[in-house]
Amino acid sequence: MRDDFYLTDEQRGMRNFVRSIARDRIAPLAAHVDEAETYPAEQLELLGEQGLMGLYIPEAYGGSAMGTLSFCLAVEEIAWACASTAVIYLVQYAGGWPIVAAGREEQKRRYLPRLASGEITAAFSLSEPGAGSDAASISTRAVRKGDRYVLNGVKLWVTNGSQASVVTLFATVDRGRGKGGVTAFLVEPTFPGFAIGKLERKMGIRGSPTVALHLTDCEVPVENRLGEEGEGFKLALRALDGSRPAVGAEAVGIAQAALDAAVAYAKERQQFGQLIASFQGLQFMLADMAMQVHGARLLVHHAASLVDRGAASTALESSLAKCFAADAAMKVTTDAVQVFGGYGYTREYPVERFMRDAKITQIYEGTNQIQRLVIARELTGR
Ligand code: COS
Repeated sequence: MRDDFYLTDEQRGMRNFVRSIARDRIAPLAAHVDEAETYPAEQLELLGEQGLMGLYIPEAYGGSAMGTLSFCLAVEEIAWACASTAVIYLVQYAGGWPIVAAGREEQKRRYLPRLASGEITAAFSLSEPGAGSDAASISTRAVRKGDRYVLNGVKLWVTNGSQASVVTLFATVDRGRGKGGVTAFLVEPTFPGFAIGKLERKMGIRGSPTVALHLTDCEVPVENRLGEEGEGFKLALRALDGSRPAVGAEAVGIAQAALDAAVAYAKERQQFGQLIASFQGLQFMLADMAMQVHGARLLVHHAASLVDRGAASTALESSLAKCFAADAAMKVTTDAVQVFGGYGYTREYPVERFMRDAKITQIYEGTNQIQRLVIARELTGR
């Protein structure tokens, strides 16, 4: 597909480089990561060694400042190879970007160089048992006591939460203030009162740990508050505006892998004395899959480019991209299983994994129903 003529040479070069290391060194491990539900530490180390953890981080703090589109290009290539590795990689943006955007100089110096080198990883923690789509209703409390805040509550669905050295975590300083009470904190697992809770057993992206976090009189120094009190909700939504295209890119990577596998299989498998690729019913399926993948990729690149151009808000385009790409990935991976027939339903071939991995992209970083709500609001002004 001629889909890279509009990239800069630097972006194309980076994309090709990530493609080669992802296919050579990450893809061969993906089935094991899924089967054994094992953390892809080696793969993340490789990405760090190759200078790929800091694409969104300014050069002054050790990153390469290549921007959101470059980040999405990398995510797609990694997701093609291993969706578990890709999701851990992409939450680095959600966890780390708020520090870039709202961190004080001292906070940037403390965390960003180590995130950029891959020495440490980050997580993003907004959701709670009672606050998923309705993110503003979080109830984890933060009470200021002198030079620290004391946090109490339970956070849920924290990707990489058991591995991260810094968690960008949202709590409320005053529930009565609703969204206006939500405040961001940079929480380290060594802080007193911080504990990792239940590890979820998931359908897909099984190598990426998803945990609960328990905050029991957790002491967070005031200097670890990110931004001012009450600025957290908008910061979280702005972070999601940037990371939703990356979730779209993850979906595109999974879908492209499924399409590639389906095409290769259709050109190998014979029935009724001919290759199944010669049947029009199957050709039309493959054509539809290719349209979905290509359309999704363009929406992702468009949204990410707007983020890079400093658009005042990309809520509409980010939601369009995330929602379309996730739905496309679900459809394309389901069709890929169909192309493989009975074999596709077995663990002998990777397409069943692609289908399980694709499902989460319709759910996290805002369900696709929330994306449609954001899109509709942008259209109608409500
Ligand atoms: N960037 C910055 N600010 C934004 C914004 C954005 N993308 N979208 C909305 N805002 C602002 C609004 O302008 C409003 O500001 P004022 O109070 O000054 O007017 C404020 O944020 C509240 O916005 P809104 O009233 O739209 O909030 P709602 O609670 O009605 O809805 C949704 C917000 C549902 C869109 C939000 O809660 C959401 O995205 N939920 C899904 C959460 C999610 O993605 N969770 C997964 C995270 S991974 S753990």
